[in-house]
Amino acid sequence: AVNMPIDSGRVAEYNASLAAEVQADYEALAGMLARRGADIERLTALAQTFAVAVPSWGVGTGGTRFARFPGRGEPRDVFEKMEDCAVIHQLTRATPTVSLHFPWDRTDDPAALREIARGYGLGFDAVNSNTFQDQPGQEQTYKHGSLTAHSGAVRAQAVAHNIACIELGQALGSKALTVWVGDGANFPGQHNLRGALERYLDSMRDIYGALPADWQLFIEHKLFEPAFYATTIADWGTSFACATELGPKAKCLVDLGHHAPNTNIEMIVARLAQFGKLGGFHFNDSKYGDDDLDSGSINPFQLFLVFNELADASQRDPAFRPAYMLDQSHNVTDPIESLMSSAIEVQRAFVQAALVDREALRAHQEANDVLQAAQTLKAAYRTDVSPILAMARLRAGGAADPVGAYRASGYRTQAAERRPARAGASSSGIV
Ligand code: PSV
Ligand code: MN
Ligand code: MN
Repeated sequence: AVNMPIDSGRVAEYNASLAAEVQADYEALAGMLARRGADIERLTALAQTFAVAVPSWGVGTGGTRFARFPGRGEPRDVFEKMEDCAVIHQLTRATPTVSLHFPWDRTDDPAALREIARGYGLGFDAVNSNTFQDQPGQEQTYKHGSLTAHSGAVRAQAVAHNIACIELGQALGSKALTVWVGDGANFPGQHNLRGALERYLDSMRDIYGALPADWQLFIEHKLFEPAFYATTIADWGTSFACATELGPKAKCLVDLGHHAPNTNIEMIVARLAQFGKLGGFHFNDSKYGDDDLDSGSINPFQLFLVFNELADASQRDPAFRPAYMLDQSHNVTDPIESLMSSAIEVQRAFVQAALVDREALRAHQEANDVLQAAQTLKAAYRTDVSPILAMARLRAGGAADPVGAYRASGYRTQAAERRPARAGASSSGIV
């Protein structure tokens, strides 16, 4: 039996109090969709197939460059993080895997961690390496870069860390390594732009060479920060070129927050999918930069348009399966509530995209009926699919209203008692 951190009797009770409402909304939506020729049961079954990984670092309070205000009952180690991740999956039924970050989630006993996760019904998605911070006791500093550093000793240390991440990931049952490097220059002239990328590729070739046969390597690009003039892997073009250079196991990872404002991210998604290099996502939302806000909180239409491209790609190739992960940071909300909301928003975009009448869309495009083509997308986007999402959760044993059920459970208060604050406790090591 799966170990549920929140008493399932209480969740069932809360669900029962909402049952009549959920059923009525579901039937109303079923009727509306039937008139449009869509079968709600097909959509609910599809919603139940949706899964997105939770970032282990998301269950703690992040912070900004200016301050960090710790939350109550924050997990103090990776085992407590797993418990919070289990709550998110218990209530949403949409987050069966966790994406770990090393060395933040370091453990000497991966077998025990794997067992704990299994007990909660959780598995592991891509593991993430970290060469953007120095760790206590580390021999070489990353102050002047890691995989791109001039110093061979620094590069060797960064490569060895990535290989250690692969080994840990293997012990945990992961199948991918995500590499994000903050390496770059703050000033013109600081780097030979081409030389830095050559060193990056040399380092990545060594990491690629250590991948098990059934693993993938995800390259995560980011426009700027911490480097403010020239980030080595700043854009999808560089990421695509490097993934191509490295080989078939290397693919690109799109973090929605890692682009210039107004970038057409859905088009990047379409391009990467077309050329077989779309490895996965870090979903989040932003207004200005890498804001790491909850998915769908600022620009839900963009999220829908991304999923519209993903729906098109999977119609062309049913085997197409990029990795879905969240990547967000919380300063003013309860991380469990924010992560549940994000998982639901991403799932919402997934279901809305499945509502797009693709045949009609194609016909409007071919007839150059611009207005109707745009309206076809809008008709899907405007549909409130919340009753489908609630029903999908209920049928999978989750909560009709995850945030409501979570608050009613008192989980956070109990966690605060079990996990007294201690100096230095932090989700990410960014204190
Ligand atoms: C970098 O901004 C990033 O998006 C990468 O995914 C890192 O691994 C993560 O944030 C760390 O917080
Ligand atoms: Mn990211
Ligand atoms: Mn980021």
